[in-house]
Amino acid sequence: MHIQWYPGHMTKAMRMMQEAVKQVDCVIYMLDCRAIASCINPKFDEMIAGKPTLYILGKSDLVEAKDVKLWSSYFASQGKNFVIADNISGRQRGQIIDKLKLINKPMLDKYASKGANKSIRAMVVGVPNTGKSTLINSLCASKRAITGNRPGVTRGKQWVSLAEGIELLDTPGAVPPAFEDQQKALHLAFIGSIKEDILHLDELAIEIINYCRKNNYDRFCERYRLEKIDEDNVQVFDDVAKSRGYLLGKKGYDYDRTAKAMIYDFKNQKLGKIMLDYPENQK
Ligand SMILES: Nc1nc2c(ncn2[C@@H]2O[C@H](COP(=O)(O)OP(=O)(O)OP(=O)(O)O)[C@@H](O)[C@H]2O)c(=O)[nH]1
Ligand SMILES: [Mg+2]
Repeated sequence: MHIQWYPGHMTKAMRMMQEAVKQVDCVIYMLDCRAIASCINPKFDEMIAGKPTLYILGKSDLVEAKDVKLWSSYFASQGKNFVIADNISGRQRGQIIDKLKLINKPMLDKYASKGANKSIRAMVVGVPNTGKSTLINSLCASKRAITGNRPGVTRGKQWVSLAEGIELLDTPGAVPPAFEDQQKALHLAFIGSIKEDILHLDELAIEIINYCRKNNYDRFCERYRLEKIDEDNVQVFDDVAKSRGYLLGKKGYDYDRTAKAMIYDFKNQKLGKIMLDYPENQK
């Protein structure tokens, strides 16, 4: 399966961000812990060059703590500012605000020396569905930004102010215009950052079977009441469909429904926690 998805609204969104970045003091870069390397968009990196940046390793509740640790060591070794966060709980609110103040300290000190009080303007960027709007809501402790578990929920730009003198700009998610590394595109599809309509669901499900055969074997068998994951992927489809009772009259099994069930289960932790990307030289 070759994944290519760059709808018109992303071109528009990138243009808007390129303008907006000139007016902000810093950037909050949202990453999904399950696929951190795949969430890095080189176009964002170019756009934010030179701006103080705080990386949020978000959705940390969806991965094993030991796996996130590998990434925190990696980010620390690169001298990057980051917070590991579960933005639904919002538990890291204080930590995120402190880090924002820290990365903006030179600018804040400059204003303070002139007796002026300056607010921090931060633009939140990230590929779709990483939790940008959820982060903003958790920081302002109310549902100001619209969220949803599918890519492309935020369309326009939206400023939200916090009592701490911080202004946050929500932006629409954007992926790179072309995926040179299709493995990364696949990982983005797995975490719901690519619109499902453009994906071949059966091929995506086969990738899930392959992943589970290597990483979540027992959980897969348990979920679909199988004794083993067969070597032959078509047989696995049959086994899952049979166990679920997904039949198409007398014509055999309903593969579409079977694929959708596996994709849903994979994305919603029913097949266990998943970790799709590791830092270089790990694992
Ligand atoms: N488990 C978990 N889910 C999260 C977390 N943060 C966000 N979500 C969920 O992820 C989905 C996407 O969240 P949004 O905040 O809409 O994502 P976004 O980055 O603004 O998406 P776009 O506007 O489409 O680019 C929603 O269903 C959120 O509830 C988190 O820390 N943990
Ligand atoms: Mg959003």
